[in-house]
This record gives sequence, structure tokens and C-alpha cells, in this order.
Amino acid sequence: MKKLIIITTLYLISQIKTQYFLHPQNNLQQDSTQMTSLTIQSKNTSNSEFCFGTPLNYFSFTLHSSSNDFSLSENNYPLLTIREQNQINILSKKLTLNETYINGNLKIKGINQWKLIYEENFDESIEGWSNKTISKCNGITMLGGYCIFSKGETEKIYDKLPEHNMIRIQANFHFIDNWNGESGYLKINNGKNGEMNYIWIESYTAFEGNYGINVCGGKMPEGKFSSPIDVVVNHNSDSIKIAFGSNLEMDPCDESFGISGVRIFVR
Ligand SMILES: [Ca+2]
Ligand SMILES: [Ca+2]
Repeated sequence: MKKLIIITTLYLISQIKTQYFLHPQNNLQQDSTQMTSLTIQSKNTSNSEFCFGTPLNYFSFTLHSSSNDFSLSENNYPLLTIREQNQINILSKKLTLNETYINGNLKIKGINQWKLIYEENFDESIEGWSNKTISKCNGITMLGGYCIFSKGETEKIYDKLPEHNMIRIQANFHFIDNWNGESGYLKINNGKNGEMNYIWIESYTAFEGNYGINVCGGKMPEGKFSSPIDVVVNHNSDSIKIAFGSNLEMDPCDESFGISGVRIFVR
């Protein structure tokens, strides 16, 4: 790198700062230097610094004597600092990453953010559900659906949840065909001895008229084809059992439900 101008700043024991300019006009000019080790060690009251660039425009690595922070700076403005106890602060105004892996918590202004742990769209493998028949309706692949789920439940245990205090369950509940005020529900095993408790219930009555839209199953229109479930409850166990169900009474080809887009978040 012929155009690279290196300013090496060394602090001598006498605290007299000596700069070595590796510059075309300087006697120290050379195209490259090879070494196996370079240590920059200042006296306690001075920073240890290594700079690339010109005196007016440069990047520097600095170990600050007062704080023991190590920083990468542009023109003395810190872009990244490494503090004691392995704390890294990125002070740059923009940060671009190709991929990010977060093993612990993500906090924004001190608040833990939701972490998506499980997501199921039922397009690929379906594992763990007590009744795992799927169907496709109106372009949506769903667990259950027309002629499949009516009265009863399908349940699944999600395990290996990371440490958390709250859990958030999202899904879409699809009411299909001839509901007459019956209810669809979501239960989880947060009872005293792991009993299943209702955490979401919604009832629906189908309406047969000129204004209905029939998108799924039989001829009865779907007035609530996709009802979003989004429930947050206190929870700290490393597993959870959830069950979707209904108290429908008729044949699933007359009235049915389906589930799509299940997501489990914790924080
Ligand atoms: Ca009915
Ligand atoms: Ca229908």
C-alpha cells in the first residue's frame, strides 16, 4: 500500500511524545515494514496510541490511561470502545451487519425485547402436535381446517425455552362454516399442578346472507375467517403445553376451525 501514510505515535519513558512519520518526504520512507510484534506502552498518565492517516485525517487505536478503555476512533471521535469486563460500545452513527447472533437478551433502553423462539407456518414438517392433519384454504396452510377439526383439541409441548419471565403466544384462529355462537379457544398448562387454563376464547356466529364471503370449506360464508390471537402471560418454566380447540358439536364438514402462524416469544 504505497499511499498508506503511517503515523506511529510513541510515548517515551520521559513522557516526551515522539512521532515517527513514515512519509514520502521523510527519511523513514519505506514501502513496507514487517515485524512479529509491536508493543505501545505509555506511562500511566498518557494514552497509548496507534494512528493511520495524516495529522488532519486519521483513524486511531487508543488505550486510554484514565479509564482503561480501548477505542477505535476517527479523527479522535470514538467509533467503538471496549471497556473493562468485556463491555463493547459501538458509538458509530451507522452499523451494518450481515448476520447477527444474540445468545442472551436484547435490551433497548434497558428493557428486554421479545425473542421469537418458535414459529410454525405448517408448510414444512409438522412435529409434536397431537392431531397434525393439515389442509389448505384460501391460500393458507393450516393445522386442521375444513372437514378436519371440529369439537376437541390439538396440543403440543414447546420445550427448551430460554430463561424468561413472560411468554407471548401468537396464532391465527380460522372460523370455518356453520358456527352458531360456539367458541374457539387457546389453553396453556399454567394451572396450579400444570392444569390447562383458557387464555384466549372467542365465539362466532356465522351469517348466511347476500353480504357474506365464502372463502373456505362449505357454502356458509366465513365472517371471521382469520382471528388473530396475541396473548401475553407470566411464565418462567422452560417448557409450555398449548392447546387449540373448540366446543363445536357438529361434523367438521359442517363447522370447523384451523390454526395458522403459531409463534412463541419469551422475554
Ligand atoms: Ca354449529
Ligand atoms: Ca365456507
